[in-house]
Amino acid sequence: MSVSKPNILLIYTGGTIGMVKDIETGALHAFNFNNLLKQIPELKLLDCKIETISFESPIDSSNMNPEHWVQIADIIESYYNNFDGFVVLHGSDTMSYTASALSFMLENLAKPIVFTGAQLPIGDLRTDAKENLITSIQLASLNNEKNAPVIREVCLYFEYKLYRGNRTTKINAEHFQAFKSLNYPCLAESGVHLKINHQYLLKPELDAHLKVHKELDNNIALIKLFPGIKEAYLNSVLHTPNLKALILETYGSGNCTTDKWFVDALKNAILNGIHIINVTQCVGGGVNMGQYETSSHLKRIGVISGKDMTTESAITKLMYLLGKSISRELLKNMFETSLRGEIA
Ligand code: ASN
Repeated sequence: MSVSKPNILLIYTGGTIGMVKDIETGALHAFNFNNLLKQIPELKLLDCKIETISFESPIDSSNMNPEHWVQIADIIESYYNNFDGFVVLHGSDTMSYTASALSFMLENLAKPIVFTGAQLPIGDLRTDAKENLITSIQLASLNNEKNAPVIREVCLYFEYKLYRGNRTTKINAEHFQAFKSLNYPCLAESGVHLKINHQYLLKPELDAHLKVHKELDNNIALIKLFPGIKEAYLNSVLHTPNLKALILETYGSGNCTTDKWFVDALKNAILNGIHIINVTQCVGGGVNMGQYETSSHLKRIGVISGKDMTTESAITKLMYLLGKSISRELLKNMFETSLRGEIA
């Protein structure tokens, strides 16, 4: 019996990978997809069928917003049954946000979605784009002995490593190794062989029905704490019109000042229906409210724990949950529970 080649859809949103230099200013800007494809004749050598689709106007990912996330989700939903896997070409600056958002928006995902991009344009002699793209396609094409996809979650592939998307953070603006997943092991590594760490992969049911969530509520705010933070600053953020939730990036294992003005401001906000979420500003480890006196007060007033979630995951999970108009209790409960492997 001959097994047909996997069908992969390449979705181009923009990013450095396909950029060219403006002749006058020397600044990089997004360019069209055909240019990008011309640069990689190697795609023809891959053992899969590749079709492509592009944003009408490719963007630098610093211009990404929730509407673009819905656009990507729409594409995946429309083509879900026709393809075995999806590779999303995306700028690296906000790739972790988009990968996190899509992980929440695509419930019961049973096919691979691999985000990738590059630090140098594909036309550059020293580019990292080719390896990133080629290996992403290979990973998205992997089938097990039952001819089912090995990867069934939203991932991010960059510089020889495949990570769970919602566990990643961009940590370097210069190195080819631009991403890290500090609180979860990598899912696969590319060396002489492609080594898949099967024990870390999500294993959802293959026949589950994909549910796409497109209601995202971005009435949220984010404050990174710093010694010397002013009362007026916190209050001005808390009085943002329509604010529904505030994420606090606290110190260490979820600690912050015990100053009365600070605790009172948070307490009042919670009484007024605003959700307060605690994530750590450390890149690794997580929040454990109550471990120190400087976090017990947060637990007492009803602050929600982001545990070991990245800020990118916390922001996008919050938009996803607020979009559902669920009760306060259920939101807290769901926020503190792993929905897509984003939390320990
Ligand atoms: N500014 C670019 C982007 O995020 C950076 C990159 O792709 N390396 O679109």
